[in-house]
Parts: sequence; structure tokens; C-alpha cells
Amino acid sequence: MANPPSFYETPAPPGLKGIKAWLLTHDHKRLGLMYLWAILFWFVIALCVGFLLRIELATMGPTIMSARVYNSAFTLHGVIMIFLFIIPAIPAIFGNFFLPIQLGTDDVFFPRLNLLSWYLYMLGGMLAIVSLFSSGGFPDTGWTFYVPFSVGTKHNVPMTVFAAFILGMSSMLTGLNFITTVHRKRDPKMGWMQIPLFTWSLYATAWVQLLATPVISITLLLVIVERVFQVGLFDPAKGGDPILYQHLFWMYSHPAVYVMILPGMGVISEVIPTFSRKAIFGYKAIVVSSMGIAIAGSLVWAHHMYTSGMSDTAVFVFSLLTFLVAIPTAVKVFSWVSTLYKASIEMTPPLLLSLVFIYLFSVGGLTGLVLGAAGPDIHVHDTHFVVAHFHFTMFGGTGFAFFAALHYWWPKMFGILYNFRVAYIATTLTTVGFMFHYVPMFILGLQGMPRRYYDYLPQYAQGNMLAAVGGVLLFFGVMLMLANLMLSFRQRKTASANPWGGCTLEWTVPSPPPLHNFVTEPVIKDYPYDFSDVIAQIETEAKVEQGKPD
Ligand SMILES: [Cu+2]
Repeated sequence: MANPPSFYETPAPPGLKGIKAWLLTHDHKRLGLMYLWAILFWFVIALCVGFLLRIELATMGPTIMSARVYNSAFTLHGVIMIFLFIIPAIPAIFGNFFLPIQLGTDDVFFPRLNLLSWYLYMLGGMLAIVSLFSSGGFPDTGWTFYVPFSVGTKHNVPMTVFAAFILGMSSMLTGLNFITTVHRKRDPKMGWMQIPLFTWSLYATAWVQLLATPVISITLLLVIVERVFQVGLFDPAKGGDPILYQHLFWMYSHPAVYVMILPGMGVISEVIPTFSRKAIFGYKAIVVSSMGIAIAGSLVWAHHMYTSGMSDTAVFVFSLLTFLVAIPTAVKVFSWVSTLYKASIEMTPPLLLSLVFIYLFSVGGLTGLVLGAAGPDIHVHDTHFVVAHFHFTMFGGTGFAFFAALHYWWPKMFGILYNFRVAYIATTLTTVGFMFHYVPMFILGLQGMPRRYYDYLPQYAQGNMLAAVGGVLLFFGVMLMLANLMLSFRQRKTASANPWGGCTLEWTVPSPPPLHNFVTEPVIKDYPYDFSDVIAQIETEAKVEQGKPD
């Protein structure tokens, strides 16, 4: 068997050579890979900043940075993790690479626009770097850029806010491309109820990207206008209303949490049936819940503002709506667990990461109900309880789904496998570190430790030290996981077209896929998770192995 091609040998668009074959590519697979390296770069940067923040909080008083640097550091960590990692990660990398293949087609509907989205992503990243080294330094406002502080602070808010604006454009264009591709480019033999769940999750996400992102775009531009022209939109000193900013900000940023989590849920809906060798439980229910989450999730934004001042009726309504969103979310968790029930489970690194996702995300979701209820929320608002909650949902959720996607589709993207044992060790280290890092924060928050404070009272010292130990384990666990994947390029263990026994279309094409994806006409199954032929093939192989006649 010839050596598998390494990633830079993925088929180049005709007529383009060398670096041009990347920087001018219209191929969705190559764009997925270009996003992969850029997004991994930002993820590692933000992870390192997070690690330093945790070291700073390991002991009381100054440890490794000043209060001024601390404020900019947690803002930098938040801005990169939200706008440069968690929002684009799964849609831009795995959506670009696999959505067209799962739909049985050769590319997205607007390939050039797709290339433009990547350049906007890169430009947004560059602007964030520039604002780091520009006069005034990186903002010290937190990633929420709350006014009036973000209007008054000397730090370079306009540049960073503009970077987020540009990244929003990239996100919107990606969403537009995915929606159009699902409607206009899927294989004509594929009906809506034959579309794989990963692609469905991206479709639901794309509508939120397209409809909600413009709200944050205009809001961020208004912050720049407010700073430059002193118009008094948000600044109460000039007759403005800072609460208006909060409503506009969260009208995007809460739906944005579904832009972050829905694609991750789509990954889990692919991995669980594959290693259960069983049709996913409740396919239609999962499809409806994806769209339901996208719609209902746009109606709950003010649950971030119970302490900002609104009528009791408004608090009641937003609290009720927040509980309602938990229902379609729970439908997915029940469907995944029901699929595993009585299945012939084959443990692999992507499955282990998906099981950890289900546990961590459920803890995140359930603590979200605590925060959705006005009473407890007013007690723990702006404390480390909130920090723990959204790290369980965003890191425990989307972060682990990202790791699961990396390990699930790595063989398909690069035609090579990785070391399973190291992957298991890294997953265990990361999970144990995660628990020791974030669980103490729930307790510190309940005890009243505010978030975003540089220092704390003696009664919080023990919890912070425990969290620091967890942070170290977590950091090295993730580093080991990524290093193991990088090492696979050196080991170059060949992967077959279908190493996992998956049954969606990407497992029917070679690893890595050829330029136009399909060498033969794709076969569209009546039901996307029909494992009958995969199981038949496994049984045949088993018989051959035992030397029995077929
Ligand atoms: Cu929210």
C-alpha cells in the first residue's frame, strides 16, 4: 500500500501550484484545512492566556501579572475563545470539509464567497493582534465590551471591536453559503429527512449566524461611533442608555451560544450511532429540536440581565422561556443515551470524547437552569458560578465536541490514523483536569467570589489553589492531545476509506477525498443512519478471518 499523501498533498485545484493552490483555492476541503490551522493557532494562544490567568489566581495578591494586565488578559482570553475559536471552529473547519460531501455534492454553492469568508476571518485575527500592540493596549472590558466603561477606557476598544465586526461578517457569509448549499446543491435524490444530523445542525446554526449576527455587528459599530463622535447613545452622562447596549449585545450573544453548541451537538449525533452500530434514536426529534433550539434560543437573551433592571413580568417571561429551551436540548441528550442503550458499542477515542461531552454538557445545561431562575441567578450573577457554568457548556460542550470531531474525521481529512493509547491518556487527563478546575468555581461562586476580580478574600484561597492544580492538568492534557494528532503526520499510519464503519457519505469516498469528492455516483440511503450494509460487511470480514465460507 503506497504511503498516504500528507495534508499538503490534498488535491490542488487545477492550474494552481504551491502557496497559490492554497491562498487562491475555491475547494471547500482546502478551506476547511486552512481554517483548521488558523483556528488551532488561536485556540492554543487563548488556552495559554487562560492558563496564565489561572496561575495568577492560584494565590492571593499579585502572582505573575499586574491588575491592569490581568484585566486585558481575561478580555483577550474571552475575545479569542469566543470570536476566533468557538464560533467558527466546528462550522468553518468540519462544516466546510464535510457538509458538501454529506450532501453528495462537490462543493458549497458560493466557492469564491467561501474563500472571502476565510480572508475576513484572517483579517479579523490580524486586527485583534494589532490592537494587542497598539496604543492603549488590548481592551480591559471583558469580551462583552459593556458600556459605559468600554466608551471611557483608554485601552484600544475600537480596533478590537472592529475585529469582532469583521469576524461577524465571515460568520454570516459562511452561514449564507451553507443554507444555499443545503437548498440548492444537495444530491437531488436526497430528501430533507435523508440529510445527516451534522449537516442539519449546521443548517440550523447558519440561520442564527445569518439573522442574529447583524445585531451585534451594528451594536459594535455603535460603540465605535459613541467613542469617536461622543453621540450619547449608550453613555448616561450624555443622555444615553447603557441597558439598551446590554439588550442589543445579548440579542446576538445568547443565540450565539447556539451557534457555538449546535454544531457540536451535530458531531455527537454522528459519532454515537457510528460506534453503537445502531440507527440513531429519534432522528426526526433531533432535527426538530435543532430548529427548535435555533428559534426558541432567540427569545431568552434578557436572562443575562435580571440584575440590570426590568419589570418582574419581564423577568418571569424570560425565565420561563429559558426553561423552555432546555426541552429540545434534553431531547438530544435522551436520544444519544437511548442510541447507546443495548448497542454493540465499540470504544474509540472519538466515542470516549463524546461520552465526556454528554456528561459535561449536561452539568452545564442543568446549572443553566439554576441561572435561568431569577432567584438563584440574582445571588450568583457575575460570580465564578457563572464562569464555571459557561465553561461546562462551552468548553465541556463545544470544546470536547471539537476534540471528538478532530479524532473522528482526522483519518478522513488526512488519510492517516493516530495513536489511540495516547489519545485515551490525553482525554482522561483533560477530563480530570477539567473537573478539578471548574467544579471548585461553582462553590466559590456560591460563596460569593465575583468574576473578573484580580484578587480575592482569604476564604477563597483553598478553592482557587485546587482550581489551579486542575488547570495545570487540563492544560497539559489538551497539549498532549494536540501533540498526538500532530505526531500522526510523522507516524503516517494509513487509514482506510472507512476505518470506523460509518455510514454517512464521507465514509464512502477515499481518505483523503479526491478533488471533486465522489469518484462514483453517491448512493443516497432511504435513512441516513442505516448500518445494515456496514454490519453485513463486518460479519463477512469476521467470517473470512475465521476461515469460514462466506
Ligand atoms: Cu444566555
